[in-house]
Amino acid sequence: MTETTPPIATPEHTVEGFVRQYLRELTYTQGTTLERASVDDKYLALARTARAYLMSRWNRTVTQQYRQPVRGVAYLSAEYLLGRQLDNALIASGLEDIAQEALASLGLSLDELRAAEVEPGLGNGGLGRLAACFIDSLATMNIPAIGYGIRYEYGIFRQTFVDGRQVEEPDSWLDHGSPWEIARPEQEVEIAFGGHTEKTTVNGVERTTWTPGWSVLAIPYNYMVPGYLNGRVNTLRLWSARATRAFDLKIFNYGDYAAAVRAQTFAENITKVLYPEDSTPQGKELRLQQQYFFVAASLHDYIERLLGEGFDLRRLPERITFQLNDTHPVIAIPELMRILVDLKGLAWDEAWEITRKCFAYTCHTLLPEALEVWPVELMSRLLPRHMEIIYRINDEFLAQVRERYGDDEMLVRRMSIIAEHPERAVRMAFLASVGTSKINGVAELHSQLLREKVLTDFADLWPEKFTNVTNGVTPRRFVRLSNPGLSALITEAIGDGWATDLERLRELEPLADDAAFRAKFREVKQANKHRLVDLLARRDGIVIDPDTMLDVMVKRLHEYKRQMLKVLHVVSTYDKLRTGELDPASAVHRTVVFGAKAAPGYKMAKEIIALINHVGARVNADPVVSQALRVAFPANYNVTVAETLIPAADLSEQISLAGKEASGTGNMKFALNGALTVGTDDGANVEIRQLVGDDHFFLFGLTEPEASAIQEAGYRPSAHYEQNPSLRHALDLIASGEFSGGDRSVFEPIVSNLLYEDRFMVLADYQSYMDAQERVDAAYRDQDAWSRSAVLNVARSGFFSSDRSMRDYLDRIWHVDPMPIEG
Ligand code: 26W
Repeated sequence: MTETTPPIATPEHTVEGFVRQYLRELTYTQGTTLERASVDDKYLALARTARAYLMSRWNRTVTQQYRQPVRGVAYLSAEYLLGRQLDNALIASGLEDIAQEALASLGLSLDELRAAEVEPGLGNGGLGRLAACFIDSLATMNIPAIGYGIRYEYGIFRQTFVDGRQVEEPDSWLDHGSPWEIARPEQEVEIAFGGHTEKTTVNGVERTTWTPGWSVLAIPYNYMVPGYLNGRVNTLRLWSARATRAFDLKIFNYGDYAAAVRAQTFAENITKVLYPEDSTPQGKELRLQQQYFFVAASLHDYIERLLGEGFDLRRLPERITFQLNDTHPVIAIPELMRILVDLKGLAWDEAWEITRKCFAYTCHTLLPEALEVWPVELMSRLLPRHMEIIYRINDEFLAQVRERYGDDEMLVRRMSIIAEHPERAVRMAFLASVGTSKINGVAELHSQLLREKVLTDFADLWPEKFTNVTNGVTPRRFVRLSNPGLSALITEAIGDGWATDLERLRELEPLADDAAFRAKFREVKQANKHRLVDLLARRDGIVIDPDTMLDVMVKRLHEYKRQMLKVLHVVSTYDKLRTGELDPASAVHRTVVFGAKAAPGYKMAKEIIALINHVGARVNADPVVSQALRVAFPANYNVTVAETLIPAADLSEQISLAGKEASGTGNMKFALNGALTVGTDDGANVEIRQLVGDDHFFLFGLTEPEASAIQEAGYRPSAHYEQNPSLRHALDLIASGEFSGGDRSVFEPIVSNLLYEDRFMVLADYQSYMDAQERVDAAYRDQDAWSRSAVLNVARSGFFSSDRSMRDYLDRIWHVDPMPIEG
């Protein structure tokens, strides 16, 4: 590619320059005038203006990487929970003040326009948001990296409440198009499915050809991933499915229009909607189609477009590591084997060597039910060649196992990628363990449990493969962007280097002992609380009192995360306040804020959401109780809500059963925004507590070894009900119909599940949790001491930057050097 075209000048980095570019976008792109423009026009013009300032950096990044091909990272994730793009683009270019002033000079308000942006909800929760934080850090650290994923037409559902019950609505986020994407239809890739394979021998070498049954086109859409004030803009490439032209013509001409259209929609269904499960795979065929679709398009794109035909694929491992974000993209392993052996003609062993070196796998869960398995029947039908390749990989692997451990058939059956029971199925986590060079968990405890409990046999066979990289969050979005008050306070105290070197927050430690600084810190927190009050009033019609402790639990609804423990705390406090055991006047006044979506098929989770809303309604309606306790449950918790909610929080609820939450990342965001944590020794809570110190963390509950020992010995939840009066009162109150208009049947399933099953030991940890909450109340009474602890939480949480996570991946797995962008 000869760079003949003179570089297009980036718009001037001045208020005048910004106004000029804005009016140009309004006129030439939106085709309207300031007088006639709709809010959408004004927002889209603003988005395109911010984009224009990033465009030349994007082109320079792509051009430089094309000219000087270097080793890089390709992140394969079925989910990216990106959040709104406008503010991130403005801060990445240092344009927020200029934009604010420029818009004001045109009589426009940035606040009003930013609210017009629809958040791309292309993810469920932790895994998807982590991917978004990681690509932000890779760009900010000048790492040559590309993110690959799926451009779902419908993202995570919009949650509304009807009589307190979750109702899902489709998330048609593309209705008004997205100014942040650029389609590249000319770089489409045809993706094949179904059909059959044939063995042929070509000059003595057995070759396999795959004759697909049908195919679809993968259309790439590029999204900018701007580095923070560093001239680099990396690319996130999301694939969208479209019918191949041939598809409709034949049928169409045959006059069967309905069939032609049906074929059209059938193809496009592949990227129609994100699967809203975040723990229990439904094993739906369309889900496997989605996974293969984006993986095959991405590998083809990287090998054929970015490397190009001249590249010697034997050197592929020198050039790239494909990081597999959980098991969802693991079909990439047999797909690369198919490309290398069937299409490029490499020998099996050589291809296997290359493949294993090119891939690394991150596991994000500990729940056995969350580990994906695909029935052999389905895999053989949808991807016949890949099933053959998986069989051969497994045969050669099991031969290795037998060689190493002798004929221990039990072990062989236990380690086989193919499970025999309950049906013959491909265990994707096992395929990932065999077909990658590195396997990591996402927190110290998680990686330890992966080795000891989930992938034990593989850790025994290949200890060198297993490592840990504790999660992190981007300080750009979750401090700099969402907490401008705290950012200014920090920058005033230690300069602005912290945004790209978060460990510098340590320099705040001495200021924890500075009363004036603590006072300013409290002012910032109070101002953030008022911002939240406005948001909840405007968005949800929810009224909260900023002069109460904001006790926040926001995460997906799942029994292992134990929202029920928080509900029991609310109910028993309600009970004590209404019976007078607790005097509302002297009690610490709390507002408990929930945010949580439940997977639509997860019945118990939806029941718990209904219970939270009904308990909340009763608490808020009680004239005595509501003086000291209120519950708020804004619907449709997402990244945008988190950006206002987290900076306002005083208390962060991280109360999962020890050994169940792989890491958690919300916990990190709360600590970095000066909230204190009440939590178990689970996931990254352990590392947060180690860094912030026991005096500044409210620890409670069984440890993982204690919990599993009780489970092994036989756990009888009802024993806690019998022995603990306050627990019994709380459960009896729920069972009595107190929160369901006297109808005992409504919440009976929840209560009986806790009494007779309680898989996640809510009752076992109840008293310890209540005691911890007593300690929280006592601590909160001394506001100055509380803010000292809060400042120390901020100062000691720099480790939880996703930049540090990237440094760990680079040191332990990727071994890629930064490449600053010239000019
Ligand atoms: C196929 C269904 C499915 C979909 C998503 C199963 C599992 C998932 C994800 C792995 C669930 C997830 O988001 N896990 C969360 O990942 C975060 C990032 O590493 C961790 O911080 C959370 O602890 C973990 O629950």
